[in-house]
Amino acid sequence: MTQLRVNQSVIEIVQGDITQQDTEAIGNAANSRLAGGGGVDGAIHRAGGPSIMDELRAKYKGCPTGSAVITGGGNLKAKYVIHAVGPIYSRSSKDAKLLSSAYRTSLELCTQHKISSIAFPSISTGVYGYPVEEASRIALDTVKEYLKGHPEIKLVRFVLFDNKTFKVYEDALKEMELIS
Ligand code: AR6
Repeated sequence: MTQLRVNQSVIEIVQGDITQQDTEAIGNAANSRLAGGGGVDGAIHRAGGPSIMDELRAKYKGCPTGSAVITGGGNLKAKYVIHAVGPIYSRSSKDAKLLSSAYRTSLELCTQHKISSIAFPSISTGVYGYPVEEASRIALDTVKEYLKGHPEIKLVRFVLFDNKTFKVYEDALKEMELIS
């Protein structure tokens, strides 16, 4: 585990399974139809049970790329799931803005719902093909900037599934520590 303190808040990175996290909310890497899928999205719906999809269908008609919506956590330990839609990597300059916006909108939902701890997966770096080196810096920078102005969020944990992705996030966090 590696941590970076931002004022009174903490950014933490761990290797593990996001469905097992005990943070108040967990983030999901969803698609804009909110239709469920493979990867972390499939794992969250399997572990959380059908109430999550029922709520998505009842409340939302999809979600634009770069934004996020919130549901309850069903059978998960987390009380909420924040379904964020990252970009499909396209090598365009819009990719970074959309990825950053997916994380920022998720954090804004935390503020609105008085959620003080959230665990995120590495959005867009699976089937959506975003290179992890670049995506990890965007993710960590976006969270750090948000936490600077939002002390109500105490903990943001990145939960990386595989060791390679974990190491890349670890390096990015260390790099950030050196320049902060
Ligand atoms: N816990 C934490 N991270 C996980 C888990 C888990 N249980 N399972 C996978 N990952 P991806 P994307 C990691 O493909 O690129 C879905 O079909 C995985 O190793 O899940 O944003 C959606 O419905 C990778 O590092 O998300 C969308 O259609 C990271 O989570 C599409 O995939 C993200 O990989 C979204 O693609």
